[in-house]
Formats: sequence, structure tokens, C-alpha cells
Amino acid sequence: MLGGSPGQHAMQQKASLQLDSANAPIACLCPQDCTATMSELEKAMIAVIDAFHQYSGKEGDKHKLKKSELKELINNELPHFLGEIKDQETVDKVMEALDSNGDAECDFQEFVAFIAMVTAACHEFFEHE
Ligand SMILES: [Ca+2]
Ligand SMILES: [Ca+2]
Repeated sequence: MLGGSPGQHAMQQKASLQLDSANAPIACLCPQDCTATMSELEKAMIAVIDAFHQYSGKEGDKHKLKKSELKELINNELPHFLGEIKDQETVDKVMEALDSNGDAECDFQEFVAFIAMVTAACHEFFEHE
């Protein structure tokens, strides 16, 4: 049969979703669609991954945030925790702090470390209240 069985087609779609994760919404890879039953913490983790790819895919390397992408992400997604970045100097400083491997871009590992840092700072703030 030309085009394969419907089952094969679904599997191909799933494979392409995995490869093109920068543009595709994060899909659960288990047989059932379990996104509906995910815990709040699991949803938050997916949200972190989603936010990264939403901005990293805009320009240049799809899997890294350059300065302009990082600035946009912080300004749009972390306005209450970090405040708006207005000048280039601040963007430079933030990137310098995050960029642990020195390639002048923020990859997912570096982004997760950053989120952990902000979350820890936020936790400290509530602890001292
Ligand atoms: Ca990019
Ligand atoms: Ca880097």
C-alpha cells in the first residue's frame, strides 16, 4: 500500500515532532496523551522548555538564545521576577553571567541554571518575609 498504514503515518509524525522540537509544541511521548493529568510541577517544567524554544528559535541558532532573544524572553516572561531590561549594558551583563561556556549565546543548560538561580532568589525572598 502506498504511503504505509495509518499506524506508520502516526509514528512518522511523532518522530518529526521530536526532531523539530524547536517549533512544535512539546508533545508527550508516552502512548496515552497524559498532558491532561500532569502535575503542576511537571507542567511548570514543560513551560520552562517551551519558553526557551519559543525565543531561541527566532533568530540564528534555533537551540540557543542570543542577546536579543534573551532580552525579549526576560522582558516578556519574567517581568515580575527580574524587571524590564532596557539598556544594552544590562543585556551584556546578564549574558556574561549566564554564558558559562563562553560562546556568547545562552543554550538550554545555561538557561536552566539561570531559571534555577532566579527561582532560588525568589524562594529566599519569600523565606525572609
Ligand atoms: Ca536563536
Ligand atoms: Ca553559552
